[in-house]
Amino acid sequence: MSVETKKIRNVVLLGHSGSGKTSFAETMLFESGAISRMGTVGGGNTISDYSAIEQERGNSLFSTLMHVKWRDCKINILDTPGFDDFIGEVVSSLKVSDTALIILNAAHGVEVGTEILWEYVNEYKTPAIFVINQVDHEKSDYESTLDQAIERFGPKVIPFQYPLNQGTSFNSIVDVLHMVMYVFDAKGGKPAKHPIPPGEMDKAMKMHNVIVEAAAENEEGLMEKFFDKGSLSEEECTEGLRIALANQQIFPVFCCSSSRNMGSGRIMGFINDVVPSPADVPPFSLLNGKTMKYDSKAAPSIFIYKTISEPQVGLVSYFKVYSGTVKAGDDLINAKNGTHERVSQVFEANGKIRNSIDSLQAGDLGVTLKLKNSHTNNTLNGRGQTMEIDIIHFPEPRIRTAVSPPSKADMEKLIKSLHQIEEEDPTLVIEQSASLKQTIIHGQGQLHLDLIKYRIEKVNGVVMNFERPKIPYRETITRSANESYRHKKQSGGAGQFGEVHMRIEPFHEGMPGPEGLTVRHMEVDELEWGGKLAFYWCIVGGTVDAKYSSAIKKGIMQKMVEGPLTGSHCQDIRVSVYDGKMHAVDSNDMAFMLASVGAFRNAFKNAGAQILEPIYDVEITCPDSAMGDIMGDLQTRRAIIVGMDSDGHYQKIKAKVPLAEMYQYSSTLRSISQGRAKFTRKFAEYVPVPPDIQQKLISEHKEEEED
Ligand SMILES: Nc1nc2c(ncn2[C@@H]2O[C@H](COP(=O)(O)OP(=O)(O)O)[C@@H](O)[C@H]2O)c(=O)[nH]1
Ligand SMILES: [Mg+2]
Repeated sequence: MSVETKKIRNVVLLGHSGSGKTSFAETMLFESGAISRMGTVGGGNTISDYSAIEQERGNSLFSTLMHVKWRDCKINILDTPGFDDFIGEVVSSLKVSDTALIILNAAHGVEVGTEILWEYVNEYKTPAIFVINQVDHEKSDYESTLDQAIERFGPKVIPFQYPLNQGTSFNSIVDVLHMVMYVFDAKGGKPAKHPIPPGEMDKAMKMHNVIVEAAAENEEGLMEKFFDKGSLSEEECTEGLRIALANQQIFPVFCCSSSRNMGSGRIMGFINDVVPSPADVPPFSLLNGKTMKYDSKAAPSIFIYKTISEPQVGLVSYFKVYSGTVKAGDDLINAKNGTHERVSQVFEANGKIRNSIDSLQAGDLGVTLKLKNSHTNNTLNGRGQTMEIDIIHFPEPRIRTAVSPPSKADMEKLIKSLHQIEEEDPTLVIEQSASLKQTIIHGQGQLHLDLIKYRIEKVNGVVMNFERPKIPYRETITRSANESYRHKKQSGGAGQFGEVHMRIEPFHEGMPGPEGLTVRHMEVDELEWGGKLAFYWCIVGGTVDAKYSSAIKKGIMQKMVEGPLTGSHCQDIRVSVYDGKMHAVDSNDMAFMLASVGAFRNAFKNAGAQILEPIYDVEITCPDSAMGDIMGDLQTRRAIIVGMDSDGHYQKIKAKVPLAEMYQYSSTLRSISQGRAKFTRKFAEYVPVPPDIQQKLISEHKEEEED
């Protein structure tokens, strides 16, 4: 039986790696009776970390869909990996969740992974609840974790609970919303309810009032009642909290111990009572900029937020129902490519376990199999529906590496396997670079690329080696030069003859015409690798027939593709062909093309030839303590620091760094910061390389050529 929209809750578990998300999900499943034995991450038997590689590594690497029944509602749970390398899994889960549970580790406080996630929570405007986990840990410090959360995330972070006794003796939680104390026995589970001890009453009452005031604040009607009566009824308070939560006006804080199974029941109770259903959250966005509300009575529409391919099964598509009720057997149309898709079965999932269900209503999350031509970010519509849901924007890649199989014969198989993974993982970008003669993969971090290697080798049986990726340098010129070249060949029968005179100059928009030349004809081409080639035909008096102009341009283009210095692409050059010679019998296209290649190559070398290198804007977020080492390391990378911002406990460093110096940066940063720093990068511009590096690149290229 499908669950109605009002009774659905979609929560995503977010937090720094190791905070206890997967363990918390396991306690939710266990407490709700969805599973009869509680697994542990260490034991490799949790519902969420079900893949072999997750069990081997003892970490979540993929997002996992689970669900429980708790009182009146169905809670869909999306567990996510904490490593920044797998941020793609987080972003797609956030897209389809209506509330985030941000798990903090009471022994570590607010960690940098959580900071990064917070930015996404804000971007998606997802209602959020903090869960301070591991209060049973001997180093647990609930108060300072809470203080850090308030400092980092603002005064809307309001505690709803606190542990009476934290550390190894932890067994009691004071709940200041319900004004009751929960006391657990050694096995955890359902706690006994006790009155709040008199010594705690003042503190608890004060905290309670803060919550009630926050509940009243966002609704005029409630505010009036609050002023009239000095308080709110439980129902009014719940209503006020739901509105505040849905609009990011309050971020409640709970506490728990996942490994001892203490506290998840109360949090699920809160999810049931207060957390907004899809019907209560602000309308969702469509690709065309409009917004809509969930309506289970309308025609069906589903949005695919994740796809994986499973051995023996094939394509597995995870979706959210954005409109109507989707039933097993429904025929839907892919709004992007028009493919007719039959949703022959609809499933609910708990990790790898899938249960077939007849239908799912608007707001619910589910799974279907064997779609023909539908992928992540596609919307499938039923008859009468034409909407397209706004897509998930996956983050830009941050690192790159070249890959190759040990033998050339396996290349095709390797590429095929990579593309298979690319289909599941939109944060992986594959580039087969003809100019660099390398296959380069771009990903989120070393861990991400290591995982791809592992999958390719284990699943597809192809060995994949990492190699240092080449840098896509560019070549250009800095001053003008004139050159002529004669191509002449006399061998037996027909000869070859062509002579070309050209001037080459650095090209920039709006530059004046070539001095002293008459332009007959001009073409300005945008080059597919960026920059331009301007080709001017300035022949007067018919010394070279205009019919050879395209052969001459072709010769230039050949050298633009493979530049004279290092074989890199050239850009931003103007070539004016102003003279030459032809022969009545021996001239032909080939001869003029070769003459043009020669003239261009020689002119280039006299025109202040310059190699350009790609520069990236890099932004690093790190704690104060790691700042010195990170700055020191950046100095060894020819980085230019363009800004430094202090942001609470964290520093943000902005720098311009040459791509050539970014090799394996993600691993270096991880090791110098003990995993507490993160970075993003984005292509910025091409700039000239320093003279010593230019010399080095040219001689390296020569050596390669001679080999
Ligand atoms: N002491 C203690 N350990 C916990 C608790 N929750 C999780 N852990 C441990 O912390 C480690 C990381 O937990 P995991 O659930 O994988 O964290 P995740 O990376 O956020 O999914 C595991 O070894 C867990 O057993 C807790 O409440 N108390
Ligand atoms: Mg996990």
